[in-house]
Amino acid sequence: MGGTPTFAIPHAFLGTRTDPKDAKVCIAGVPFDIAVTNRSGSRFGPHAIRHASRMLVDGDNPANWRDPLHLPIADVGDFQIALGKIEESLDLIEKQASAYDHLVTLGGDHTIALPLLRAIAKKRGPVGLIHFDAHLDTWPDNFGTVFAHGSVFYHAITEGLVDPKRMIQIGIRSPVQREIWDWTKAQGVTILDAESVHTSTPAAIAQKIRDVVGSQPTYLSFDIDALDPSQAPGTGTPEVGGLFTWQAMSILKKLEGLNLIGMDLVEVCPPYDIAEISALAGASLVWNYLTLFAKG
Ligand SMILES: [Mn+2]
Repeated sequence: MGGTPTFAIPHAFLGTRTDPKDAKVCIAGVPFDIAVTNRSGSRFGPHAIRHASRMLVDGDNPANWRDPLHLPIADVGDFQIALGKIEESLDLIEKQASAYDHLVTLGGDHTIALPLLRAIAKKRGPVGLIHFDAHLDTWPDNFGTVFAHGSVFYHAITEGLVDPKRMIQIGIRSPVQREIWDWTKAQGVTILDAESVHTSTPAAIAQKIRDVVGSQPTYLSFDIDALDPSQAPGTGTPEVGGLFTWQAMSILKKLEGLNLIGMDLVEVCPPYDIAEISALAGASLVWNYLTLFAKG
């Protein structure tokens, strides 16, 4: 008896179908990486994450004995972008995202979260935000570029796409100007630095997240650089002292029952990856998110 081994299944996330009909959650790649401040290359992220995801197709998640493929899910392919044009690409991403009720996107640099949140806010108003990252990403601009991967949540807050009082950032540790930190706190954002994750427990961090976001609609934005470079070397702006993959996965598993309405997994930068470590971490985090909704 033969069969299709994991490494040979179709090149979609978890090898799933591409037709979005009746899918509860749709997956899309967004190969946009021209608004970064350091290394580029996350345009190759969607491809690498899909490739790595094929390790996850041969069983249930033992945390809850569920398989995201039973949701069901569909991988609708990559969004179109306007090559070399930031704002035109953001408009295109928003337009394409608005066609889906529950979308999980594979980045791409973090800038893509802005049009994704614009699409959501047009339907639902301001949402809560769970934001894993090494960086606040609340600079008003990056070296004069207004829409870039380090300014995404400045704009999300000032455009009223998220409710900053229902926004929590986890894993923060990069160098930052004091006024940027103070501005972020003054908006009402809760900041948990990486050390506070290390000196706490996943259960306590998950409870803190629940306390901040409550029961209203909440979006999850996961920058892979929230993880330590030993856990995710393939990223554009690495910062040491970050989360271990197990910590992030353990926190994520404990978010069952929250009103989660979408997710992005951004900043996986395959040219700097080693042995697919970062792509597999990204795929596994998305897999854990999806199993929160799957049936047993
Ligand atoms: Mn980021």
